[in-house]
Formats: sequence, C-alpha cells, structure tokens
Amino acid sequence: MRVFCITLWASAICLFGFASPALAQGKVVNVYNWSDYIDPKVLDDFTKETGIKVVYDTFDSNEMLETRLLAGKTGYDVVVPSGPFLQRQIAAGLYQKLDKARLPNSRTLWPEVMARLAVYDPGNQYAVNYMWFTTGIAYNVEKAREKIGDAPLAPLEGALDSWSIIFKPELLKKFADCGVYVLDSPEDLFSTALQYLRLNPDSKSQSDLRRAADLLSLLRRSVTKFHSSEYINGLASGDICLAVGWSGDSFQARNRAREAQNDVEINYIIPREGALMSLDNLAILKDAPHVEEAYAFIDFLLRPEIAARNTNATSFANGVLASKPFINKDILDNKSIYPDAATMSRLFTARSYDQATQRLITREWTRIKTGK
Ligand code: N2P
Repeated sequence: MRVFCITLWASAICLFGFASPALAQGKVVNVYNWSDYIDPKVLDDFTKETGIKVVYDTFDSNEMLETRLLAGKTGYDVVVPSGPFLQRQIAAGLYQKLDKARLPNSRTLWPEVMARLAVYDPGNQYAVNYMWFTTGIAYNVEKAREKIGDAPLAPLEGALDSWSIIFKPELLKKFADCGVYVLDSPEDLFSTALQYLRLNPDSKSQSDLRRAADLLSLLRRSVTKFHSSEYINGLASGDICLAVGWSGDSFQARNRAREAQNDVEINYIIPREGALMSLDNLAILKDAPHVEEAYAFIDFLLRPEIAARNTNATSFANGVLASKPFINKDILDNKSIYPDAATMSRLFTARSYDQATQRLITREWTRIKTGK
C-alpha cells in the first residue's frame, strides 16, 4: 500500500514536472529498521544523491521483525536483524546472498566485527554489520546516589557497577518508586541472568534457563514496564531513573537530557560481571521487490562518512572500521560504546534458540512479565 501511494505521488509530481528523473521513475527502497537507529538526514541525502525514495518503517524488537517476516510477503527490501535472529532467518530461507561486488564500500568493514558476525552467518554470505552494542544499565546519576549511596554495593567512582542492582530484589526495590524499565527482549535478559548466575550465558539447557527464569521473575515487583524504546525519553525527562537498556539508546537519553538542559544526568555502565554484546545487521530479503535499490542503500550506509554520521547521531558503534576518523571524539573515547580490550574481555555473545527452547523462552518470558 505504501509503495502504491509512493507510485501515485511520484506520478503526480511527474505530471507536474517537478520530480528528478529517478523519482519520476518511482525508484524506491523499503527499509525496516530499529527505532532511533539512524541520522534522519542520511535518508534525505541518500534520496538527493540517488533519486531513490526511502520508505522507512521501524520496530523495537526482533520478535516484532520476525513475526512480520514469517507472516508472508512484507514488501520490505532491507531489514536489520540481530545476530541470533539472522542466524535462524537465514536457515528459514528468508534472505538472499549478498554479491559483494555490488557493495564496493564493504571493503571498509571492520574485520573483527565481521568475524564475530560470522558466528551467525558463516562466511559472511548474507549480511553486513550495521551497528554493534552492549546491554547494560542506564541510570539517573542523582537518583541512584540518593537510592544506593549508603547501600553495601561499594559503588565505584560514584557509579553503580554491578548487575546486583537489577537482580537483588532488595536493591531494585529502592528504585521502584522512581521508575524502572527493562527491555522487552528475552534474548537479552536470559543471557544476562545466566551470566549473573555464573552459568554459561549461551546455555540452552532447560534447567539453566529455568533458573534464569526464576531470577527474572523477581523483577516484576519493582519494574514499571518491560519496553524496548520508551526508556530513552523516560530517562531523559527524569520520569524514570533506572533501565536495563542498550548502550547507544542510553547515551541518546543522556544527550536528550543535556539538550533539554533539565539537570538530569544519565549514565550507562557495562557491569563488572560482564554484558551481552550484540550485532545488528543489514540483509536483503529473498523476495525484495527492489534489489538494485537495496544494494545502493546498503552501500551508502557503509560509506565511512555516512556510517560515522549514524554513529554520531545514535551513539551506537558501527561496523565500518574506516568510519573512525569521522566519529566524534567523546563517542570514540567512550569505553561503554567502543570498549577497550579489557572491557571487551567481559563481553559475551549468544546464539539462537532452537524451536523447542524458543517455546520455553516465550512461555517463561510471559510468566516473568505478567506472573501468568
Ligand atoms: C536502536 C536499538 C538497537 C539495538 N534503538 C537493539 N537491536
């Protein structure tokens, strides 16, 4: 329907002779990406340069993306699954192999990051990395000081530094009245809970996962909401004070508060026990209606200056090594965005669940969130 509208719109302006030749031909790419994940001006610049209109939709969970993809033809060309979801969606035959000759900027990709991506996409055949990040703790600095200043947590440098703040009910309870958000993302929370329990964070054992589920069930009493994007504005406005969130989004919250000059200071940490590192990746659907435009769009995003603009706007680390010289120094020097070797050694990754395990996770996640 959207494409139909675009076509109508393009024909209308074509009729009046305003459109560029490419727009007049109705060139379009349909993109489904995570929310708060691009510099919007990049989309305009892509259209200006190529004449290809971007129809851009957003989601905030892998489950949402996967439900759409499995429901049948979506009309999307480019989508952005995280590693484990990419892995099983490749197996389900949803993507086409990428012809790297049509992505000249892929030579600027970061070899280490692509090697990590190869765990999910052996040989890097189906996807290129867009952004990579961690799942950690974001908090309102002043409120946290109020709440746990005297707690036996030994905060380092005035900041909290342990997953205990989330997983010890007596500590989390202290934050309940100022607002606690947790990502509505079982794959993030299960691996983090396993790690906290000193189990293998990538464990697929039913008994390990049940132990993690029991720990996660304790969250509900103090959590205001399980949601994967509202916490950015919630933290920035001071409406909530603690979140299990993604690195870039948490720093976007910090930036929004600073822009609003509302005296809210947000920090984000990778706790000492470690954190999940994830990769989000650009892939072209097998039934993409606009393959040529999809390649042009992905190649544009891989251009080092463009990748840097997206990182500067979102505070997420991108997968283009050659973008580093164009990235703002405060982002590049921030070890919670671009971890140094010591921080990197505390990060872990997770692979996808098989179907039976996924059923357990889905059932348990509902129980964790609703008690039923
Ligand atoms: C962007 C969130 C991307 C990280 N707002 C989760 N895949």
